[in-house]
Amino acid sequence: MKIRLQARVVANFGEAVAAHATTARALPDESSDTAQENHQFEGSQDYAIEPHTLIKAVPLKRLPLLVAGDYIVCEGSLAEGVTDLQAIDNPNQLSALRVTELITRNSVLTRPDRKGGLKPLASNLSQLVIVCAANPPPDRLLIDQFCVVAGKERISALIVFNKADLLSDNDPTPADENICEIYQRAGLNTVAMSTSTGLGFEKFCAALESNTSALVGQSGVGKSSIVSRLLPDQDIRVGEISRRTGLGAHTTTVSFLYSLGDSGTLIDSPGVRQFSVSHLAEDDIVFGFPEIARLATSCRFANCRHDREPDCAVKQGVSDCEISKSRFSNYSRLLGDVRSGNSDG
Ligand SMILES: Nc1nc2c(ncn2[C@@H]2O[C@H](COP(=O)(O)OP(=O)(O)OP(=O)(O)O)[C@@H](O)[C@H]2O)c(=O)[nH]1
Ligand SMILES: [Mg+2]
Ligand SMILES: [Zn+2]
Repeated sequence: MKIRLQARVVANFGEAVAAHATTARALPDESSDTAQENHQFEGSQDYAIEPHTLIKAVPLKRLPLLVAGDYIVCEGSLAEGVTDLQAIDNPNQLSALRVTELITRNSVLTRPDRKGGLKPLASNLSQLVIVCAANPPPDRLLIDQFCVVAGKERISALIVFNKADLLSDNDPTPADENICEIYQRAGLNTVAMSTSTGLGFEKFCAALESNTSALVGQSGVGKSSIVSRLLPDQDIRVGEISRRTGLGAHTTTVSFLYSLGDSGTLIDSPGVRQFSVSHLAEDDIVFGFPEIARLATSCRFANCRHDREPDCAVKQGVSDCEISKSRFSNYSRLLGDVRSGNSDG
């Protein structure tokens, strides 16, 4: 029997994608040409199948690169001997599945590739979880670039400061820059966490509920460790941080979607060393800086660039420490990058 499935991509493995199927319907058999035989399919309906049934399907060549979070339509057949659509609960009951359609994405997280294009990392997100850690030391430019991406895609941003167990009053690490305070003052949500001690997980889990969230950030900050702590039974590859460089090894190589049941959906993504938002428009940059956007309404000139203009409320805000110096300097730098079309962030 020919069938059509609706599914959500878990991961793209190159040749094929893994996906969670949600519904199945029977399709008319094109090889049978009698209208009567196909009549039964006219009112054919989508049947809900066992939630999170994992399927494997090969995308048609004409489709764009698929990524974790994509909603797709697949077509194929039921395997020999399988007749009941509603009983589908494992990939062996299906055969020759092809992805035939990509449902329009609500949002897409991309990163610039080496060829000057954009590569999708995850899609249909409602929240970007920007993870940094006590070690490797936080890259604040990277954090602010991700804030811009979230603002531009109109999805909420949550800053996670992980490995808080490494901080101590007696032995402050160089990374102890009070990231949470900086971003809270900027008007963003933050949580200090430790996957080792469980610190902050209650608040974190509450923030994940009813969201599709993507974990992004430098390599080695503990993104996959966070997933492991939430789903201890799953096999999630957690890499050992490289002792010599203090930087994480690139352990996660493709984005991967995990269902937390009623508690949300979480996408783990590969760590990045460098990012860029220079493909965005000038006006997009301020979306990542709500504290600057707020004060900018009080500048004397509506088109103030917060550079050398008189009566600039933003510059005043920086002097008054209402806006963090590092945030303002990153804002100016990212604007400069956009203006000059600089692509290496
Ligand atoms: N002390 C401490 N170590 C942690 C914590 N969370 C993760 N780690 C360690 O940090 C290292 C890197 O963790 P991963 O989860 O692989 O980091 P990642 O962000 O997924 O890295 P990529 O996949 O390369 O992007 C591992 O050795 C973890 O054991 C934490 O809360 N405290
Ligand atoms: Mg990882
Ligand atoms: Zn101004």
